[in-house]
Amino acid sequence: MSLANQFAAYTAWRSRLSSHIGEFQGWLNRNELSDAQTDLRLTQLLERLREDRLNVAFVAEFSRGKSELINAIFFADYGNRMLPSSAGRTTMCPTELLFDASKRPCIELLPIQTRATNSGVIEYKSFPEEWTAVPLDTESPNGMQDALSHVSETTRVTSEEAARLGFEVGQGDAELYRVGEDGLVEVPRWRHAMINFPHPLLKQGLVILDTPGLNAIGAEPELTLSQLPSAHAVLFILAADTGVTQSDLAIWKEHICGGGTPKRGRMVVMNKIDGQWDELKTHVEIDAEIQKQAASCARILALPTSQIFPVSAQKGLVAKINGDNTLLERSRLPRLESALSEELIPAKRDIVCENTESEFGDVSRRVRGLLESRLAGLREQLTELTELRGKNKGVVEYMMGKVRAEKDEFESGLQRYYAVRSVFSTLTNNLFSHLGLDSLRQLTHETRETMLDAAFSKTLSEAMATYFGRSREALTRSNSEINEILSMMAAVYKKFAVEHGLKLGAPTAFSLLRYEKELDRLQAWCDSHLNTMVSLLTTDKKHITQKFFEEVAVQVRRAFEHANKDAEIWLRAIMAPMETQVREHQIQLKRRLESIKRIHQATDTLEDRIAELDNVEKNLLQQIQSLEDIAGRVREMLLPLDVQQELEAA
Ligand SMILES: Nc1nc2c(ncn2[C@@H]2O[C@H](COP(=O)(O)OP(=O)(O)OP(=O)(O)O)[C@@H](O)[C@H]2O)c(=O)[nH]1
Ligand SMILES: [Mg+2]
Repeated sequence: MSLANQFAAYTAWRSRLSSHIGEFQGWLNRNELSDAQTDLRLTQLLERLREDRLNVAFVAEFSRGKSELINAIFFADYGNRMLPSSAGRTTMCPTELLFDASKRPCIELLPIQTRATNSGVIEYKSFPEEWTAVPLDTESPNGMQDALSHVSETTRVTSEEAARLGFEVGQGDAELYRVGEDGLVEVPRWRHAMINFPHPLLKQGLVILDTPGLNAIGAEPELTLSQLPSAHAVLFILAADTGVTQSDLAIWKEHICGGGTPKRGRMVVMNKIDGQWDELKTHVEIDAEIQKQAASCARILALPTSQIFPVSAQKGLVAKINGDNTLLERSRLPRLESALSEELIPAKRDIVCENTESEFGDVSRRVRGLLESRLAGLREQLTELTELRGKNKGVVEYMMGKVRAEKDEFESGLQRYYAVRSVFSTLTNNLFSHLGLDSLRQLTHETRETMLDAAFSKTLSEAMATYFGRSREALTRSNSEINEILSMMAAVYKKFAVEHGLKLGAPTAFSLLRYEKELDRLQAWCDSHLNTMVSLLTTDKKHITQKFFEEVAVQVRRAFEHANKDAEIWLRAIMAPMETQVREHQIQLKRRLESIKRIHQATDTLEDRIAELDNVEKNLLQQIQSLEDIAGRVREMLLPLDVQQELEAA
């Protein structure tokens, strides 16, 4: 299936999933089974599904054909070359293509001068006034091309300015940024571009990232640290005529398979195979030649040959524009596209399923638990009343006393519940004193001060090491608080289950392991960079290291923010079922006592009361059935794709 088709199928699936979840939310509200928190969780889940994005990044040294490949895969329908693609360096800044319906089609450009500040591009995204916006006339291919050509713009600055902006200026031919006759250096004019464009795939949430070559990627740690690792697919492009050069290899190691094994969704494209299309050779000979080249690339990158995709982006684009199927086949572009959609979409679907499953699963289990405990309470009440049939007033009185005693006992048990809540909030406070952003802010501040005062490279590295050491310690301490909360809650759950028959199961476990891993990753990156940075730079070392630290600190803060959010959700998830069940149990005991009282006082006849409860039971069973039906429809959507297709076929 082509990328466009598979993407459309994925989008359709996602919107069906959303509508089933919406139905579930409505049903809960109509049946008064929801509360503010459940409603909020479902609303957030739906929002996340709506905003779900799929990121594809194109990474390579300059002139390998990234922009041409993007044109060929996504923009051939516009009958022209949309992104500028030409010999030499063309795309001067990282360029994101996406669609945000709240904005008019336009291209937004962040001036290169912003690099002198300590803020990353992501931070700048919240300040539209910092960007230069150029409207896009989507009706006119020429107008579009003109607007898009801004990504190739350069500007000339003094060499001091260039150094301040992070460009390594040199004299030799090997240097990318050279001082010209007039003493000025030509550098990119923009730091980042965002193209807001109503393309059908972009409208469905696809985000494409085109990057310039090594020097530019390396200058924006945000790209290496967060955008590329979190992209759902990264296409690494080589050119058949150049093979794997040193700088190709550097990009591969540094930005794509950092940490050793490449992740899912990382693909290698060997572009420009049309260079081999020698008229004096047979197709078989040409194919063998291409195969040989692919094998050699695979060997250098330590990958199986099957993971290298030879294509001709340029011929693919021409073929699509001219509707030439033979040429399209020969460009091998369709093979790359179907491999890309196979890599991309199922992986994306898995992530969405996993997130939905954990949120939705938790909510639906809680509702089910609530209904079941209602049913159990009701049945107990029914048995009690049935047993009263034909019994005298004395027995009724005895029963009443029994239920009253049970109620009193539960209420005194509640003292323990209140005590648990108070211990729980103390432990929670302890947890956030380690995990909270305040202490991280303090640590960042101290590190920044130390670095400013540092006179030696050694002090700079030590400050970084301390920073990571203390961040990790904060996570370790948080983990031990989490374990304490967990074991306390497990004990309490058990007590309430044994003594009062509450159906609580075991509390959900939680750990911060993934954030510890994230710190490991960031520190490994820092270690490898700090050394080169400290040894290479002679001038302005402090400023550069400072800037570098700020970028890392942003990533660490982001990890902590996520960890905090996860911890909060977990704390609610572990306390809420207990709260609901205790409240529910209290109500039931009150009802049981009430109904025996009424029979005792002859306000109700026993048979009327039993009939009434029978009815309530029937309604409850019906509710459980509807819950199963509605939640089942959501769960069905979350099954693996092949299982789901089988079910649909049956
Ligand atoms: N023969 C041939 N040339 C190609 C192919 N794809 C791209 N090119 C050419 O290679 C040159 C560079 O292509 P771009 O698309 O600008 O490459 P890029 O990777 O985006 O380069 P930068 O933007 O500079 O980083 C252009 O002259 C393209 O016409 C291909 O499949 N075959
Ligand atoms: Mg380009």
